[in-house]
Amino acid sequence: MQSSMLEQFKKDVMEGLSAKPKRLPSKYFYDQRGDELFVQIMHLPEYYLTRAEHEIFREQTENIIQELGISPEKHFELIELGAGDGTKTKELLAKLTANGFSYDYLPIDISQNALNGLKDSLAIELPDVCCRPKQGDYFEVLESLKNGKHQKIVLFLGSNIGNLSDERAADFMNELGKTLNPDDILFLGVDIIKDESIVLPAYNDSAGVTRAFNLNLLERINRELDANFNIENFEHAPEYTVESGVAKSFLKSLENQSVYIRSIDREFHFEKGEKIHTEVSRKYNDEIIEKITENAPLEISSKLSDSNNYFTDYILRISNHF
Ligand code: AVJ
Repeated sequence: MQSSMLEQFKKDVMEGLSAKPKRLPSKYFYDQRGDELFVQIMHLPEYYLTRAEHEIFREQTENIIQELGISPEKHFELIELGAGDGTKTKELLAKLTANGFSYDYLPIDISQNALNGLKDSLAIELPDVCCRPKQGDYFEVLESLKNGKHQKIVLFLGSNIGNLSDERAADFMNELGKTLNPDDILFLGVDIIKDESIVLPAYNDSAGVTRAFNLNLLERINRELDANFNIENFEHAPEYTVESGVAKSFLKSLENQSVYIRSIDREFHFEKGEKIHTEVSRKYNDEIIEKITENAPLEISSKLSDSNNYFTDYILRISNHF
């Protein structure tokens, strides 16, 4: 890890564990171990999100292309924010290429490692796709692409936006709106509000992978900040109600205990039953999408859902009354 990132990690842990109630940012889930666990999560029977969105990309590829309103005559840039392994996107890339569309695929990710893996797999599976990976912060990269002359279609899939509070999601939409031109499109994949009996098991799987994913945050603090969390003294505790539409993950202290973090020379006390809030996974409907885009120059143009109506991909266009 870069030293500036390590300093930020220390600061965020210090602030989060000093706050009442305690919290830790979910972005720190994704170290090498966390990445591996998230790949396992995507294959869990309870984790319907990835399967539902993959179904849309597999079964409605022609429909997606039609709703995007693109044609083979006009070159475009397909930009993906946080591309991961690109499994769903590859369904679309294959169809676009087979139908003679002219485009470049630009996956953006903070992890150069993830981008290298994606580029290598594309070179084998879809050698005709022009893949131009961009490593870095989403907005820095989008800003650098702003003056390009081609239409941009920005993919933000997997309900990744759900990790943001509505307020921060609205900021995200405003920022995104500023970097897009009138012709550009946002293709946004989100998990839909549905019953607790379906959502909660997705964050509390019977194999315990999500539990390990959540606890890995404490193990990462042990590894990278030289702390002495006893993992067995914490429990994975997810919550969700259909009324809020927000799934939250917590780590609950099973004892009265103190933990020392050497690299910041601080001790933190945990009461028995005290919780650290580690993640929000917001679920959506049209109203909430409208709310988070109300101050941004983006409006819903169409949407595609899977056969269970678990997941929706929204197509948002730049609105001219801004
Ligand atoms: C990658 C943010 C979409 O919130 O569903 C999966 C992460 N956390 N299981 C989600 C996650 C626990 C995931 N996102």
